[in-house]
Amino acid sequence: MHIVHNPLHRLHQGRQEMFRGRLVDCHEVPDRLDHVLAELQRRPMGPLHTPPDLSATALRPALERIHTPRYLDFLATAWDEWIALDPANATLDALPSVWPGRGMRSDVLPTNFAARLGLFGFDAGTPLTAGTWAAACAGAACAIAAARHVADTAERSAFALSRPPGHHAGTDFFGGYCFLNNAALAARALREHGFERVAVLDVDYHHGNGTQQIFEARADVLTISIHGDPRTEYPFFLGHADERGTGAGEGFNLNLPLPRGTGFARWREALQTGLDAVRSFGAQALVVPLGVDTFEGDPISGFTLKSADYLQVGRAIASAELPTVFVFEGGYAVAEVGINVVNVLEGFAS
Ligand code: OKP
Ligand code: ZN
Repeated sequence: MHIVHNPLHRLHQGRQEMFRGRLVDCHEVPDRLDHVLAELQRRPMGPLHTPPDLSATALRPALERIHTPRYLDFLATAWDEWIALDPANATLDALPSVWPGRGMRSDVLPTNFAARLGLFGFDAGTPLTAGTWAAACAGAACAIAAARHVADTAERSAFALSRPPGHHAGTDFFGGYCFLNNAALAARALREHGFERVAVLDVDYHHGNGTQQIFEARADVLTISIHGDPRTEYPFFLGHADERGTGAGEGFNLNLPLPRGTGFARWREALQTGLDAVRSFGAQALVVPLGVDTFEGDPISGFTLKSADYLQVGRAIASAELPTVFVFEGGYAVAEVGINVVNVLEGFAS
C-alpha cells in the first residue's frame, strides 16, 4: 500500500475546545498520528511518501473544486486577522461564539472577524491556530496525492495519513476538528483521473456531514456513512436515514445511523449494507474516510468495536475489489489508534 504522510501535521495543535460550558483539552492531538506512524514502523504496510509541493498556492485550484473561494480566502488569512485584532491573541486559539441562526443571512460577509469565524465555523470545538492552514493544506495535498497514485499506477490502494481530519468540513464551513475535506478532495481527484463513478464509504463514528453536503446533488459520487445516530451523537443536525441526496443526486447518499452502544456484530451488518450499495452503484473506485473512533475505548464515542475487529473491517472493505484510498479521520483513544488503524490496513492487504 502507498502511504502518503503529512509531515506538517504538528503545525495544527489546538489548545482547547469548548465542552459543556468550559474549555477542555483538545482530543484531536498530534500524538494520534504519531502513534499510527509508530505502529507502521512495527508493521510496515508500504513505503512512506510525501508530496513534493505542500503549499497553499500549488493546491488552490484543486481546493476550489470542493470549497468556495470566499471560504478558502477566510482560512488563508484567518490567523493573521486574529492576531491583528490583538497581539495577545497569539497565545490563544480562535474559536467561534456567534453564528447565523435560522432567519439570519449568510450571504453578506461581515467585516468583523468574530462574525466571519462564526459564519464559516459550525461549532466551538474546532480551534483555529497559527499552523492550521499550513497543516490542512499539506494534508489535503496528501489526500490528493494518494488518489492520484491509485489512479495513475498499478498499485491499487493508498492511505493518506494526515491530520487535521476532514469529513465534517463542507463546501464553505469548518467544524468537528475539520477544515478541508480530504476525502472529498480524493474522490474528486479520482473522478478527474479516469474513474466515472466513485463511492465514499465513511466508517468514522461520526456522520460525514461535510462529505454528504459536498456531493448531495451529484450522481457520480455515492456517499455512504455508518455512524452514531445523530439524534444523540455529534454532529446532531445531519446524518438521518431519510437523507437520500437531492436533485440529480437523489438516491446517491446512504446514511446508516446506529444507536450508541452498538457492537461489532451489528456494525458489521451495516458495513455489508454499505458495501452492497457500493456494488449496485457500480463504483469504479472507493474512498474510505477511516476513523477508528468506533473503538470501545474511545473517549468521545459510543460503539464497542475491539482492536481485533478492525482486521475484519479491512478484509470486508477489500472484498469490494476496488481501487481504494483510505483517508485518516477520527480515533481518540490515543494509545490504541495506531493498532486499530494498521489492523484495518493489514486486514485489507491480507
Ligand atoms: C471528529 B471526527 C464530544 C464533543 C464532540 C466534536 C467531535 C468531532 C469528531 N464531547 N466534538 O469525526 O472524528
Ligand atoms: Zn469521528
